[in-house]
Amino acid sequence: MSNFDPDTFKHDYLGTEPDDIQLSINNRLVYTIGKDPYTAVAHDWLQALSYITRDRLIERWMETHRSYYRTGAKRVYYLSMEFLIGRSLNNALLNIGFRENCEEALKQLGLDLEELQQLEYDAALGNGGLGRLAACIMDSISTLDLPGTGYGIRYEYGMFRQAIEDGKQIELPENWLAAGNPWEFPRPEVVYKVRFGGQVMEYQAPDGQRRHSWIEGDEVLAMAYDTPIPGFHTETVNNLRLWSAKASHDFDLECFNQGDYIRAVADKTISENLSKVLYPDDRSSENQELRLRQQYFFVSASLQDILRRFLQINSDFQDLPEKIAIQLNDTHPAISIPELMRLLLDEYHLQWRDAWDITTRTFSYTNHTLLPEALESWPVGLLERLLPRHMQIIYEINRRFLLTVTHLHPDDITLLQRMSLIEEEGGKKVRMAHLAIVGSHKVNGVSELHSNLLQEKTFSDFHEFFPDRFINITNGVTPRRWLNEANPILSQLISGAIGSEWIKDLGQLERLQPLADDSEFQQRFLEAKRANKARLADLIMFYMRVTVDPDSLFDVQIKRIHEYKRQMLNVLRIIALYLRICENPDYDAPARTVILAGKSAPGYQMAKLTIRLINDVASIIDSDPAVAGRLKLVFIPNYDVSTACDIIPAAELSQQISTAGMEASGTGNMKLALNGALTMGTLDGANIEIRERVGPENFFTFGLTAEEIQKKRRLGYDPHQVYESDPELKRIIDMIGQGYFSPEEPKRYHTIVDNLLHKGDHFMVLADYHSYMESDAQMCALYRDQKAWAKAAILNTANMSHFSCDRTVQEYAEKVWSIKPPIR
Ligand code: 26V
Repeated sequence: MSNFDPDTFKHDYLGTEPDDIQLSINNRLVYTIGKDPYTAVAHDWLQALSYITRDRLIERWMETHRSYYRTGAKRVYYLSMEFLIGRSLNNALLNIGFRENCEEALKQLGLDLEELQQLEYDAALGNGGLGRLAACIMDSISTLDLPGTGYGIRYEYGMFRQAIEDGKQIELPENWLAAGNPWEFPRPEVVYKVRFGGQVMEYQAPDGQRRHSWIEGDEVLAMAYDTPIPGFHTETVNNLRLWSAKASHDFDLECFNQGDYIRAVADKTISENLSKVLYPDDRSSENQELRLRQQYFFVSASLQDILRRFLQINSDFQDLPEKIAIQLNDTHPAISIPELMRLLLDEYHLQWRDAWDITTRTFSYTNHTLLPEALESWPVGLLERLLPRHMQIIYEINRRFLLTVTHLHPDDITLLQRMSLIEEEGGKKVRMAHLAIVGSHKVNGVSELHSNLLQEKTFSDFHEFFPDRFINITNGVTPRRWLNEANPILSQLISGAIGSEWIKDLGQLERLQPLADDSEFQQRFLEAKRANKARLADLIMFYMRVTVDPDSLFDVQIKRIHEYKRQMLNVLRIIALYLRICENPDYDAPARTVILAGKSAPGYQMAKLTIRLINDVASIIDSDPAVAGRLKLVFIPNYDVSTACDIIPAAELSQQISTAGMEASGTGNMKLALNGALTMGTLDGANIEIRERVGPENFFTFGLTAEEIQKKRRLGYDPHQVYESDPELKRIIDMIGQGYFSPEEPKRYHTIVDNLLHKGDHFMVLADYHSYMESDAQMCALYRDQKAWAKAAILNTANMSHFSCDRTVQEYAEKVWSIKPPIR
């Protein structure tokens, strides 16, 4: 420790006036980037601008952490395999109120801020909803001044880039770090050893206790990279700490000394491969040893870091649950539970009962999916080989847990089998969700319906056993990125009407309710939407060379491609509209542009085929003069956070059409409604709560309920009967099956048709088709009355306050973490 006094330290050019900014940018360009204004390319200016923005976060960041140490505040650690952050520059500029002056300074330098912003890579360290939720939660933790740190993996290759070639998805690697990442601080001094393999040694301690020690095996180093997470208009800047794998030097040296240079270097890449690439959301593929290694790698490093920090100002582990809370974002980090037990037992020599009490009071677990194929389970054999001590501890947790179950329900063997942490059939496996539930004090689902289904179906035995453990915390989205930043036009309109408090307090939006009937406000709301549609149309022209009419209805479905999300149902609807217009030129429907976007997991054949079908249908529609100017279908490639920010403000209709009971929550549904899109949706996930709040008359509801779906499944559902009884539907499916959209390969879509008609239509697409088409007709009727539509759209925006992630995080802080902002 030096005797450094923070008050004596001040960066000499942190001014925020345009002149100060210019000076800062020029300095950075020359002294950090090593370019002069004559040779600098646009990307150099972006880097310089990012550095000078970052400079203005650093003092707050340091002071935030000094205040946490000073006050000894309880902290939350958010453990997530995914953080889908997107771009950082604009977010930081707006959060510190620095954007306008930057824009001015850049203008004086002959540069355009928006153009520079576009050059920033998205930090796409996540697949979709779960990863983006983690990013929204971090934003809210900082904005609410809560002491929180995110822990995850610094993937060198995040989400792949999606290109469309001949209608097909192609995956391209995206080296987002290639040009350097100005938002991260490498911490080469913060490294931890992470062990894999080896064996467990049992020994007798001098006090007579039996102890365990995990020895030998291979070691990998985890090195920290820190990214500041600024809150909006607050001094709080929290930290996102991501781990990168480095080869362990001791290990390498041994090989060097034996003269095997090639092996040493090769082994180094094997270890460093650990943080090389994000796993795509492929819910069916199994046996992914590397993924388990990734999980333990970041969990082990994070827990070592958390305990080191705890021990700096505490000495008694009994205080751990009063000082820290650890949130598990799905079961991906659930190996934390046996890992904390191992540390407390083997390294710090606590008794089992104390260690277990501390562990369960520290952890809590969020479940994000009910789909059985997405519930993680790891083969016991794999765990025994990679993490032998953890496997022992899991067995002991299970033994003690099942004893307590037996105590309450003697003789109920099937109950024991159902609740066991070990699945016995088909090769022993550890059920990670059971481990997470047993090892946590709170378990939450992410929407009311989802939490109810968790409690009543998927984990009903656990809910009976631990009734107080289960709660609901409905997801939310940050209004900073998803309204203020993505939609400046609407944001200005709103702030002009009710002030700008809504950005931090979304409840303020309710003050827009009376304006829903105000003709002038309606007009301006429609104009804002029209301007955003024109902007999106320009982007589509620029990137895809495709013309879309900004005066047509923008009908949008944007999300990962999954059978349960039913992009297929949308395709059936689009073909129906196409046929109706072709056959009846007077068919009364608004001119419409249907926009789809989303990635398929690289190995998910049905999802890839769906993308291809969408593109095939799009080109048939495109080349048919009969529907020109009336119907257009566009698949926007490479859906990511930045693309979402371009599409969402322009959407008028939001498609949220999953099979009821299958979408845990959805968050795109919230972003779209917040931006004044009306939802066409099933009673699934958070759709139900959105509908309740915006009013059923401002929401197009269709389809079977979760309960009806279950009932239909039980009683036996026959899609063929639906097909036979609806001539239009029959015709559409036959067209797809007979190659109308793929004349050069008529059988291209056989598997799709086969799934719908002969394999039971598991996602009940046909069952909801009729109701979906009716809902579309109702929607068209409302759209014809633009004043009524504007009113409904305003009421959507006005009633979305519940879906701010600030509310979500506030609920976690109160009901799960017991944390408050520290008193500075
Ligand atoms: C599954 C897998 C399977 C193995 C390979 C890697 C991987 C990565 C992600 C996933 C899916 C995790 C579950 C998930 O993303 N759930 C979504 O969570 C959102 C936030 O709560 C919620 O809004 C969505 O409805 C839900 O699908």
